Amino acid sequence: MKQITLTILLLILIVEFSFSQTMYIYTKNDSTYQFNLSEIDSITFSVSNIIFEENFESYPVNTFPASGGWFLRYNGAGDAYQVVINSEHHSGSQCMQIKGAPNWTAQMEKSVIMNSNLIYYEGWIKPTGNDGGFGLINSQIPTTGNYGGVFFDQGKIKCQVGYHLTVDIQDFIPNQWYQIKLRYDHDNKTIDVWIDGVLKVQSLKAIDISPLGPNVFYMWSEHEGNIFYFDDIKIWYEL
Ligand SMILES: [Ca+2]
Repeated sequence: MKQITLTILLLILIVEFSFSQTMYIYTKNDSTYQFNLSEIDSITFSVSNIIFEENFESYPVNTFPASGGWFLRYNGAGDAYQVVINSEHHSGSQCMQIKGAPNWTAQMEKSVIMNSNLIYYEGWIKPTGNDGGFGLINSQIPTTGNYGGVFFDQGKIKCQVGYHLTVDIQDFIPNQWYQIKLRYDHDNKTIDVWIDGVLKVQSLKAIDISPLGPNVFYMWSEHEGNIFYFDDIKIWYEL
């Protein structure tokens, strides 16, 4: 009887030892990752997390994409212009169109929950002229709630972080798609900017920015009333 008990105990120990050698559990910020111990050597702890992605393919043409969580804060040249269209696109067959008006901005937003102090956001923009762009803001703080954006103005692609710091990056050609990517570092209050995959601005530090952090991603066209097209928006964070 003692031998049987000992054998069972040994079997349990072997099974437990095997399991502990096989599986590894890694938990960080409420996310759990599980993988084989044999894979450890090839794993790096660079975990990216998508906040949202948008390609504007799932909406009826000539409608505002409210069903995707987008909110039209200002309607610029009129509701009829702030719609998904299929006469332009970067991916698929559709994209978003925005058109401002003199003294009345067109601005659409989508909520962003900050799960990390390191947020990346990118998208494709096709400007037909000046005065539009996208970025991260806190919609409750009109001045110091600007957490980094890129816009097209006076023939230049520019970036801004905080209320008082704007930098010219490069000239732009109207009616051409540009891939814009930003990285906002909330610990250091800095942005990095890539245009068409090339790092153009590094560690640009805000001089006036609220510690609250962003709560929306926004896209806009302002007073010059030019049409801006947006497609393939992606927002993500790093742990
Ligand atoms: Ca698309």
